[in-house]
Order: sequence, then structure tokens, then C-alpha cells
Amino acid sequence: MRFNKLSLLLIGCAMAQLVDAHEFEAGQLHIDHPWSRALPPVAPTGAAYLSISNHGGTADTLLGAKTEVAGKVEIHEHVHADGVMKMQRVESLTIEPGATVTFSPGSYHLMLFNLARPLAAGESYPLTLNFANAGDVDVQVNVQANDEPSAGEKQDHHQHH
Ligand SMILES: [Cu+2]
Repeated sequence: MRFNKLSLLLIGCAMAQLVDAHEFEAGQLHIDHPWSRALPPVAPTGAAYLSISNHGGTADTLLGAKTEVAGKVEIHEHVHADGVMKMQRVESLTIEPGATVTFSPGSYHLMLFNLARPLAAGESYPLTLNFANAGDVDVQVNVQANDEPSAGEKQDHHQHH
């Protein structure tokens, strides 16, 4: 009976989330729903979003990420400077015990440079996150249709050097 209860619980959780929600466990880290926006084939850069929760007793630090679909991945954040939203690179990002860091449009994101191929809606691609303690953590990023623009995030405002 215990098994049945657990199964029901899991089904309940799955139904409460988006159909394509997915998550990953790596030691004390829980990584929820990595996703990217689908982009036009000519887009040179893209972004990946996810959330990282630290269920352990010690802090861990995201040092970077890599993926076969991009030549380079950087951790970015959006900052307000002189009334303008701009992105800037973050060297590393510490996730304190009990904390959740959410990467989302207009906030932290994993910037994908030199895309090797278009990010098409419905596909997914592998991404490896590198943590100071947890080491390399592989996740799959779902590419979602670009039909719900969020405030503060437009592809063409991205300024990179
Ligand atoms: Cu960026």
C-alpha cells in the first residue's frame, strides 16, 4: 500500500506541473525544468533558463556550463543601469543551503553564444552544469515556442561585445 500511495503522489505532482516540466537530481542539488525559447534560424545567441535548489547543508557554486549547441555559455544577469536593462556576465553563482536560484527571462540566464544550430520548438538539447562541489551535472533543456514574451526580455536588446 505504501508503494501505491507514493505512486499516486508522484502522479499528482506531475499533473500539477506543465506537461513538459522535468527535473534533475544531483546530490543535494535539485534542478527544475531547464528550458529555452525557440529562436529564428538566424539568431546567433540564445538563453537557457532553469531553477537550482540546494537541499543540502552546505553551499554549492555554479561555475559555468557547456552544451554542444553553443560555442560558449556564460552565466548572465540583468541589471538596471541609467534606466536601461542590460545584461552582464556573472563569474559564478553561489546557492546557499535551503536556497533556490531561478534563472528566468529578465533575470539570471545561461547565455548561449555561437549557436551551432537553431533552437526549434519541441526539441531538447543536453546541457552540462559545472558546480564547485557537485561537479558536472547533465540536464536536458526543452525548447519552447516563443509565444509568451515576458517583460524585460527581448532578443534584440541583448548587447554583447
Ligand atoms: Cu545574456
